[in-house]
Amino acid sequence: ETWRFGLEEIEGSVQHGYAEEFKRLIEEKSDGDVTVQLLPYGKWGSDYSTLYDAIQSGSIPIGFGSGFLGGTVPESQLMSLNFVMPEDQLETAKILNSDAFMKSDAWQQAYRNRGLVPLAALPEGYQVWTANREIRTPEDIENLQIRVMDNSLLRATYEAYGASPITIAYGELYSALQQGQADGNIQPVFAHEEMGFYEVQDYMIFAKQSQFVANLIANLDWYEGLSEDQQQMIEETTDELVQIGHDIQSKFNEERLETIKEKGNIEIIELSDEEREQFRELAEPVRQTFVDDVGELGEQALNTLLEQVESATGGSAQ
Ligand code: 6CS
Repeated sequence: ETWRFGLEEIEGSVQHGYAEEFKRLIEEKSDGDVTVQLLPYGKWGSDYSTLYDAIQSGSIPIGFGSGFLGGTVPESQLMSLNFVMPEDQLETAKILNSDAFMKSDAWQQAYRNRGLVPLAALPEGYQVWTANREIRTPEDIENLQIRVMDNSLLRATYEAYGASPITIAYGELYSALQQGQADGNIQPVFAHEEMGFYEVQDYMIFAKQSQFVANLIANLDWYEGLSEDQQQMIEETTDELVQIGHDIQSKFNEERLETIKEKGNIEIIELSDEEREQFRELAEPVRQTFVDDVGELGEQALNTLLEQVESATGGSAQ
């Protein structure tokens, strides 16, 4: 049997690196009974709702859903909250993939209510800002037309910072930045590099405000129709992929930062703790906005996440 696996990103991306390892492990464990067919961004189309609809209908039973998934699973926007995850990225991957969070009733129910199952979470690296002006403080970001994924929580977050967030499709973003339809962008480093975004931006700002997290999701009926052995095989695979996924994203982000430094003409800025603090304060009330907007399951998932972060880090969140 063939499992079609849809990616939100192109070949060579972190999602693609993870999916290649998923494919290798599943094909090995199933002794050749299962073939995993990878469908990178562009192969299934380019409008994310096409991918999410295909996962919900079962025509592509497995795939990634990240920032644009908020329209389908509002609770998934939890992954977009700023200043919530542990600073340590491997710790973040472990917490999000722990049974305490991933298997919690709230997180499972949020997806199951929409015909989906969450299988794993993949932190893809810190979300790094780029802009055509220098940004160190909320004053600097004021009214900046910064592109965010289509997600009301991200819009609320960047409005709280004082910016003017706008949404543009991933595939149209390069030309939009080039033509000045947006003044700023937010991506993990590897994506700034592989999509060429850094070529058309002047400053790259590391604020460590959040990590990019993609959710690995499956069609509910398809998943329930698998044998117990197959479900077990997926579970073993996603467990192994916590460390492997972390290694892939660290490597890709480190290497591509070097490429950007070598080839690019972009100034790199790292915010000081004091500068970050100003953004952290502005982001804090957005937790309540999340709860008000998405309701009880979202609130439960947020509380579970905060408890896990607290017990793993002693409360020193990002
Ligand atoms: O910004 C976006 O729309 C896309 N960026 C990445 C790195 N992955 C998927 C996401 O939708």
